[in-house]
Amino acid sequence: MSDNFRFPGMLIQKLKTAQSIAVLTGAGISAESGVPTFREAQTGLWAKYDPQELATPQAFQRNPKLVWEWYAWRRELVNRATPNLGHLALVELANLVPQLTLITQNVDGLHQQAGSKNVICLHGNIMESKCYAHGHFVAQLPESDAVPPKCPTCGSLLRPNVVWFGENLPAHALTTAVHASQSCDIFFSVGTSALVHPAASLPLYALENQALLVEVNPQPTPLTRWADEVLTGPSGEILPALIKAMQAA
Ligand code: BJW
Repeated sequence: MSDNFRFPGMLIQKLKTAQSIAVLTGAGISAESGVPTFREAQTGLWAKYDPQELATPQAFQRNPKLVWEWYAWRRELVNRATPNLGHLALVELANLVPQLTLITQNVDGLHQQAGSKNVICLHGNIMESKCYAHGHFVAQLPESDAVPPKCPTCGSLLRPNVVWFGENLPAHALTTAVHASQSCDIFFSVGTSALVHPAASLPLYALENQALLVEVNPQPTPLTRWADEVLTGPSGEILPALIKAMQAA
């Protein structure tokens, strides 16, 4: 199937001469690893919950056990997942161009597992925890039956080390991502619904700087109308085919 993709010659030429590429990924790139996307994640016991209502500090304050258990279920799915051909293609792309900045909204760590270096994680890491009251970082969960477990330092409740709606993104990660977006020749938006800000603003910064905007997604998004190239399909097929076309040109 991947051999059947045809890419515009202009895109391949631009890729081959680009000095700097920025790639923003979302949950779609991990879909082919078996990690459900954020907005389609709810199955079984969790089908009746809206993810956008669980990923908030207010939800945690109202019902910390429910929110902790939702993340525990998702951690299990991530634990079982391995990187797919889309993650691996981005590792390869980084070796083919002078500068590639990989920015992810994903909390699953699969880019790092695939071998991508210096990944900018905008929304944290689902495998890590911190305490709700003071943000004490907890690398290893304490042995405990409490749900959620308590912080070994201050005794407050632990929460996942992710960025919820209404919370600020890690400042350094965001600044680096904005700078990379403003200074790239080509910006890829891969597997994201392009709905959540400030990540969804990054491709717009790139456009303001006359970068070529490429979207990879099986479905249209609010960004599609702004994209110079829309590559419609799963990233686990399109990205490896793109690398192959680059190498063949
Ligand atoms: C495939 C595929 C395949 C399927 N191959 N593709 C400006 C305007 C309006 C609102 C705001 C604004 N600035 C800030 C806001 C508020 C808010 C926001 O953006 N709300 C919107 C919903 C409107 N943003 C925030 O609150 C952010 N904080 C902030 O800005 O602080 C300052 C501030 C505070 C308060 C007010 C104003 C300013 C924080 C955002 C944090 C987001 N966190 C989450 C949860 C992380 C932890 C967790 O995972 O539980 O991050 S929400 C969720 O959305 C998660 C994701 O990283 C993020 C993006 O989702 P993503 O990755 O795009 O996934 P999906 O599921 O939406 O889409 C999957 C896509 O894949 C689809 O398009 C599929 O078609 C595609 N796909 N298979 C390729 N095989």
